Amino acid sequence: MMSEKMLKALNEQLNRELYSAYLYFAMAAYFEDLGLEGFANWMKAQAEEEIGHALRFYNYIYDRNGRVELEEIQKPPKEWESPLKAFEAAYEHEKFISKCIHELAALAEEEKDYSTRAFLEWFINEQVEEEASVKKILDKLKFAKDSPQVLFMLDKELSTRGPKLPGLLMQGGE
Ligand code: OFO
Repeated sequence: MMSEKMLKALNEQLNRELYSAYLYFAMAAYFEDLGLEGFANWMKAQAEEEIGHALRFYNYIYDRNGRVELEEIQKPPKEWESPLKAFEAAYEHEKFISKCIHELAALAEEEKDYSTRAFLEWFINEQVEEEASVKKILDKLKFAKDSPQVLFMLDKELSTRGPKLPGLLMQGGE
């Protein structure tokens, strides 16, 4: 059984992962409104992954004989100034999540909770990928400036993203 402090911190992260899904669903809806279906598709796939992240925390808490405690999920914004601003916000959010995961790992080390520390390894690596994938799109948007042609091409490119694994949500993966 892990400490109360560790359990509380893991439950807080579970809430943040659910907020991440909420935020990306909100961004997906924003892109739907703009008629940018590829961007919306990318954001929906991202939101699905975030639910997978939340499930990993959920399952781990029970594997360690803990209790999941769900809190209110913060309301995400509805609008962004531009696709570029939305991706800037997504990038800032991913950097914040990386910081939270690192703090969790530091807490696990402080508590000599090596099982939780090992569990968090997957998230430490995943965050490198999460930041990089958002940054890649952000860089392209910066390059596009306001060119509708480049935006259209990028939208087409982003329409091909699907969930990484079939049955992802049931597995609580990726
Ligand atoms: Fe986007 O990685 Fe979880 O929150």
